[in-house]
Amino acid sequence: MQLDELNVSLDSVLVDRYNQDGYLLLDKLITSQWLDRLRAVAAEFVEASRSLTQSSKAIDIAPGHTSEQPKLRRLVSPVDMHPTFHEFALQGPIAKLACALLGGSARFHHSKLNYKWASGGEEVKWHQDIQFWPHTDFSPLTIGVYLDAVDDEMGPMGVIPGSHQGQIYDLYDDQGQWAGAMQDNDIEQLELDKVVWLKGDAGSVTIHNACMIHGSMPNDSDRGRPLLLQTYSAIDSYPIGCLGANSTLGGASGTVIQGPSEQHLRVQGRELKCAPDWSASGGRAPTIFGSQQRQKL
Ligand SMILES: O=C(O)CCC(=O)C(=O)O
Repeated sequence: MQLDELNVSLDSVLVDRYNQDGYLLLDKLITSQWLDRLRAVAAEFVEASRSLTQSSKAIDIAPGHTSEQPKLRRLVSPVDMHPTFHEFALQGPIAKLACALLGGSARFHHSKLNYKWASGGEEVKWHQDIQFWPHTDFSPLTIGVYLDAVDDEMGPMGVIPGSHQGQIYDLYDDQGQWAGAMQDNDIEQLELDKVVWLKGDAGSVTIHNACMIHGSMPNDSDRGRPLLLQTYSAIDSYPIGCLGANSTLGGASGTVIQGPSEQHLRVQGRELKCAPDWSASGGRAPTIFGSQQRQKL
């Protein structure tokens, strides 16, 4: 499948490889036009972060952040913060890539921009994503775009091929507190010699399934590592409200890309076509009487 505005075509071999290994690394996939636009917008937020003395809802700053040396750790929902990020994730090349991997259409879940600042940008400990935002199936995947080239020193993302088909781990600590990371005794059992570090030039793309075990080392280089991440699921996969971050997402979450939203859901192998989503109607939903009498809201 030739994807507009990408430097590559995505054929069924790559899709099969993704399904088998649970990840892909696609070198220099994003065109320089898109990269220039994304970098320019990202730079605006780094500038904006200079005036912060503590993290805000939208911008997470790392310890040691100052106005002279800003350390923006994460933009929480870039698609809600700038039309360029919105276009990129919902109509642009990454949206099309998600559709190609998820059967022709996709449901957008969320996006974020992770920075790892030069000389010590934090590690991301081994974890899986699905516990952070559980869905009705395991289709969710995250597509990452390196806005700058990333090498070994810079804390590239590491994945364990095939681990997406294995155990789903407990990400609480031994005191029962949410840690967002695997426990040491589980990590000891991992085949860490099989880790693949996803490095690449600017515009390279990482894709990993939500059950993939992954993480990244601190950034020991003198260069920052901006990684723009966007998550999608299959069109008939839904985030489960009241669990994890699902209830705190931005306005674009749930947007269907390249497909009809027909309220299809599959649970335990049984398909159901659910009632419409009335959440946009100001809290009003018809009663069964109103629906059966075909009364308008
Ligand atoms: O930034 C990275 O290297 C990994 C990001 C990640 O795994 C996450 O934010 O869940």
